[in-house]
Amino acid sequence: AQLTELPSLGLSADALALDTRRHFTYTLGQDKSSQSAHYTYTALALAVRDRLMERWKNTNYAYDGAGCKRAYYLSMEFLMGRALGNAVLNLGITDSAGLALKTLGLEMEEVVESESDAGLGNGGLGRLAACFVDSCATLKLPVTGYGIRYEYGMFRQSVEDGQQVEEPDHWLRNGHVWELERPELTIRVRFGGHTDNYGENGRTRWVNTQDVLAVPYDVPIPGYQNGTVNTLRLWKAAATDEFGLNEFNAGDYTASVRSKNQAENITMVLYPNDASENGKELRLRQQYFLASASLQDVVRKWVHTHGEDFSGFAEKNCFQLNDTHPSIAVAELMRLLIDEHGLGWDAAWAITSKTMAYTNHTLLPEALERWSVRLFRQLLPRLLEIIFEINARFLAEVASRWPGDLDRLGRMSLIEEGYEQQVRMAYLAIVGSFSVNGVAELHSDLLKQGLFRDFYEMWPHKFNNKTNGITPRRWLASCNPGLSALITEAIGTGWTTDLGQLGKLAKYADDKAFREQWRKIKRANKERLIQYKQAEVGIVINPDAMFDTQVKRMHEYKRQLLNVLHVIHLYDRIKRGDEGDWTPRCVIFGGKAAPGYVMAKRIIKLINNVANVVNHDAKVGDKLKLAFLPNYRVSAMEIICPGTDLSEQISTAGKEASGTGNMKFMLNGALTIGTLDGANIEIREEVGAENFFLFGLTAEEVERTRDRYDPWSIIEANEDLRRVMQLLESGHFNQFEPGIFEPIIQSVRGAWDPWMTAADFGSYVDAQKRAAAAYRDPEHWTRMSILNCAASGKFSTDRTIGEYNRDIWKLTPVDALPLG
Ligand code: DL6
Repeated sequence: AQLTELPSLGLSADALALDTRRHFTYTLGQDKSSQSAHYTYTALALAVRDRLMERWKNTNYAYDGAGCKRAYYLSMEFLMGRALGNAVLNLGITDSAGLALKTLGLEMEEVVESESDAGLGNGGLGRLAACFVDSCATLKLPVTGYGIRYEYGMFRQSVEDGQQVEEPDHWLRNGHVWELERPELTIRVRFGGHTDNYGENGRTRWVNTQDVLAVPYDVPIPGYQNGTVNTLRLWKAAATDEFGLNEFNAGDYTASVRSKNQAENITMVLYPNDASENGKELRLRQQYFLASASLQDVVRKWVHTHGEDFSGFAEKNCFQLNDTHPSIAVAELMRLLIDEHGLGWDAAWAITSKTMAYTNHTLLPEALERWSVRLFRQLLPRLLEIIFEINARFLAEVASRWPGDLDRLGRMSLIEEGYEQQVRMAYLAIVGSFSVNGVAELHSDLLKQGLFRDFYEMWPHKFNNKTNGITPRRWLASCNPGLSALITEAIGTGWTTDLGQLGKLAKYADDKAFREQWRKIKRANKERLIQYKQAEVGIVINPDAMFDTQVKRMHEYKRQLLNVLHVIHLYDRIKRGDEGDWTPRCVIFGGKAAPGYVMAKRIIKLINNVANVVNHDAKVGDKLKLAFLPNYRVSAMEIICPGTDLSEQISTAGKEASGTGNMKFMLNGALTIGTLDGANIEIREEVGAENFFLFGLTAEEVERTRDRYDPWSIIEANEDLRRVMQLLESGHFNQFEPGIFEPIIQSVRGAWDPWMTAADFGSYVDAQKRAAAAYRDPEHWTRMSILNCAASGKFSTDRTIGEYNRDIWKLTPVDALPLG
């Protein structure tokens, strides 16, 4: 018999319980005396992983056997969260796993708490990647995710004295059962050195490099109950044996250890900046490490089956670049094809520009990477040569199309001139890709009109939109079992893989008994959220209050500040006795600020100081509560979104590329208060204006009125805002910390305020009044809540991925082989 021949594993509770015991005892070496929740979690996770393993193997056999086209999702971030609940759901064994634990005297809810979040991402972009891989597997598409196995993920946030404190997130400390190390597939990545021409026709080689090993760790990505298990391959950096050898031989042991550490540092930590790049050398190393290891991995596999014949490569492979971060892949594929596999420039360029596709995720110029030419030359000299050559050929094309237009040449060049030359990485991605997409309709339009206008003029056919989504498995089926059961009872199970079917719920909005059940479930979810809040911040909350939530990264453009100003306004109303027709409200914030982002951190401090005043004021009582939930992360959102009534999506129009939290809330029956920004526009289109609380300037109005923006006059003319500013300026919220909110006050009053907070305050307050009034009529509110969920079908990543595949990747779904 073959070593790999095994009967397939049972999915019953008994079979799972037996394997859990076996792993507990034999794999983990535990006995009766050990009652640690961590070991029970690990034992069950291993039993579940065994079931994934056999499907994983059969998926790979099927893909290899079909010789199918494949796509690769290159991303510096995969914000996966926890895996156990998702794995049992997608295997269809949630019930039997729960029962298995019961026979062992345990509860699933407790056991899952032992798993650390895999926080390998900052926010929306990383979580989108995680939802994407779930949908690819569910759609049976041969897509591999490539990322970095950071030793430390997104920092843990605690709040001390109202201020954010960052702590390292050593998420691997207790082991990580959801990965398989594959040392046999290790790859060498080069850095440093210099280039050298050799041979008769002047070929180039990159020599004297300091190499680093990339060791793959594979994570299984199960599709939803379809036998498919795809792969997320995460690279870890390791020193080569010769790393530091010179120092070692010279007797300098400390220096040799230092250089070994330097190699391994590449994958040590995730950069915690979501919307700005700080030009750090280590970050460029990370980006090249990811791109090079992943491309070499694909090319190696190609050569293994096709030898050195690359003529069919572009028909069989597609690389999706998740934002500008991995765009060095364009130059790296050229290098591999030319230097390592002997292709000529034109043949290599034809392949590269037919296999690369680029997704942009932001309109904020500060988030678009530029790397100094000096740094590039030092770290990646061969890549810089290739980029210069791409640029020269590209600019020749521009010049022949627009002769004499020197301004245009300067604007479009991949190299920005100035005090220090910079490589414009986004432009490299556009020039090297056959597809460029934004992540919501407005965002894709604004890219064409603004940031990438010249490129759109040159290659309109490259530009397209792919509105984001979320996976309904994690964001409804798994995180909201109560609502999922009610929905399934009403319309059947089809919605889990065909979210458009939620449309069938619309008719239930008029069914009183159904509304009653809907409300009961929301209430239970609010109770669960209250428990969580009490554990985190220790305040007592009335479940009848409207739960009004803004959770996302802390950033000025997302305008958490506008929300706090509204809380201060509500507080002021209570204090001055204006409490007629009051809707009790609990305002919830959560989100991390980049450690160096002083203003965002100050806004966290303001939220906490206002909370301190509001929550301890007897006159305010139950009418208003404010909570900042520390350490917002994927597993927290799984509790927060089912328990939320009102979702705050209040960015300055034209600044939020899409947003995906807005979709999670909508799917779980929250109503949105929002601006016409990002995907809010499409959410409102789907659900209807009457079921959405709209306010604020449009993107076009923001741009048009910016030059004559005069917040002083706006504040003077709006009594509510004037009083709010007076309260802030009086030091009411910082009695023993004089002046700390001065920068915030200045930013609201400053005509330069790019986020135009004061401009939208009045219409925001009006929209909040409409929301509060609507909430006072529970039947009406529940109706709108049902309609929001019913209209959320468009926002499944199954739809998004279907569109990526239809328009960009063009893959054929492949069935995994049946279990033997
Ligand atoms: O596309 C996913 C996600 C969008 O939903 C957010 O609107 C957008 O801000 C985020 N982009 C990033 C990249 N940098 N910035 N800012 O995280 O992508």
